[in-house]
Amino acid sequence: MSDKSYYVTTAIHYPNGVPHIGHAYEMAGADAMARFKRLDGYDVKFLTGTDEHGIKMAQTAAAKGITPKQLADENSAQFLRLADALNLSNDDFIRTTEERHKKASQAIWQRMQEKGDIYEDVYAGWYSVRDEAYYDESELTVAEDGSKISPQGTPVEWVEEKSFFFRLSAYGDKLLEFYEAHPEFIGPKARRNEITAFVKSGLRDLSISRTTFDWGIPVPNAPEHVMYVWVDALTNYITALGYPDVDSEDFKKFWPADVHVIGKDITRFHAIYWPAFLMSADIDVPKKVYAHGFLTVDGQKMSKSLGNVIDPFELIEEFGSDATRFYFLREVNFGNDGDYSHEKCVNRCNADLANDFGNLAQRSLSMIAKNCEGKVPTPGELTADDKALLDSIAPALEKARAAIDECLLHDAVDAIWSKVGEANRYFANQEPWALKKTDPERMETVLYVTAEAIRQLAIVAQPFTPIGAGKFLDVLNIPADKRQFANISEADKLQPGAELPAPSPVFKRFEHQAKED
Ligand code: MET
Repeated sequence: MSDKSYYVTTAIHYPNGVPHIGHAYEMAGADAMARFKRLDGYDVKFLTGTDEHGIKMAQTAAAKGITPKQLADENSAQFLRLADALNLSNDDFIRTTEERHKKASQAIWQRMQEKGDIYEDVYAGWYSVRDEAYYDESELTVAEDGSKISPQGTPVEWVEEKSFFFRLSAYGDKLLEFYEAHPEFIGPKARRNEITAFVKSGLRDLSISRTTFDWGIPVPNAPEHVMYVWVDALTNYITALGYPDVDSEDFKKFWPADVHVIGKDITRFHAIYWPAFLMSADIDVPKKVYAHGFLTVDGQKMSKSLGNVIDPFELIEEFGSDATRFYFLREVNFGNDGDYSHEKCVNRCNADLANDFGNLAQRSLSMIAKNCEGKVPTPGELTADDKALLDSIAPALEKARAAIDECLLHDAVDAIWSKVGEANRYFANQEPWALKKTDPERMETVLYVTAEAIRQLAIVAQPFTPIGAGKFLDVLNIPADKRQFANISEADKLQPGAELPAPSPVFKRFEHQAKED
């Protein structure tokens, strides 16, 4: 048990359809953070799951002639399957239809009610089922056919019904003070600016229950109301820690969350509603909400009509989970929008994984197998070049650590892979194959330094390509309890003379064939 803890979550996804690559991208990002922190000695909790209530679920199920619960069961299973296919290290998978979640949602509602923040009235206004969001008239625009659309481009409908309201208007100043005191709370900065501007423009009270359908969590003591889906959805983050038992070990250890990783379209819910609900219920506010961007395919928005929707399962089938995750984390700046193309994915994975990392290991370890009796070679005195390489990995990890804390995953990957590149240049410049004849002792030193660099690099690469990095550590015979970041130190370096298993290729090469139209 560590005294350092880290709690990271993805958004929980609506199982009204099957997962797409945006979901896979978010899961991969949060997983890299979770793995990074575990390797850095933290006790980590990593949560993902599905958000199963709301009108969207009810309507989709009705259109298919099944119950919302059946729809949720079917598609939640697909999200679970995706987590598995991606080799996710999540500690829990929450479904909001679980009993534990009903208990937590009703408890937080009661706390907000006791605070005097909930009152009954009639809601008359606009609602987008697709976004499960209320919009003010002033936020809407008019589409070509004259219908109104939300700022997310989705249709809205007029709703008029009895509803409970949350006194969100009372939290505007408190939220602004909070953002001011915790500038790191919302990232990236562009999102922070949007949210601050929105709150400054004045918050209206929020309708938090519905009475015209029943697919939701019943409001305590008012069973004709179900909670607005976002009240229950956001609560998932504390349900998973045992809320309402705030004395539970998990709650004490992991709350407030270190980071909620979400898509940029749902920042408002996480950075305004959620902290306001928590403040009302006297629960600490999370430390960070980080909004990643959206993905396009070959520069175009994904859509069924364009026929360019990428199935994450097919992607993983072709590339494997390591390369799939690697491509997105390496290629896309986590806070910005990004693009997938088959060709770029092939090129990136071939260059960085198969060539730079894979070939380096294969070439150096094969030389060791052949020329050093398959044992870790014995180094002579280290030169400045040798030392420069070996001493460069700890500072790269330090850089990656800082990047992870800011959710700049691409910078973290870059810090590590720039050292993979450096190890390659070292190997090429030292030409151990030529030294074999001219200076076999020096050859051993170069092979030792290369193998030791690979050991350290594989340890720090584990958050991003866990399977491949693990295989490198296997071929170097590194025991499971020596694979933490702390083990990159001198104290755990490769022991000369230690037997090594026969090397085998770790990262595959992929091929791209231009599609014929
Ligand atoms: N289901 C929501 C969405 O996909 C996210 C809920 S996170 C508490 O937009």
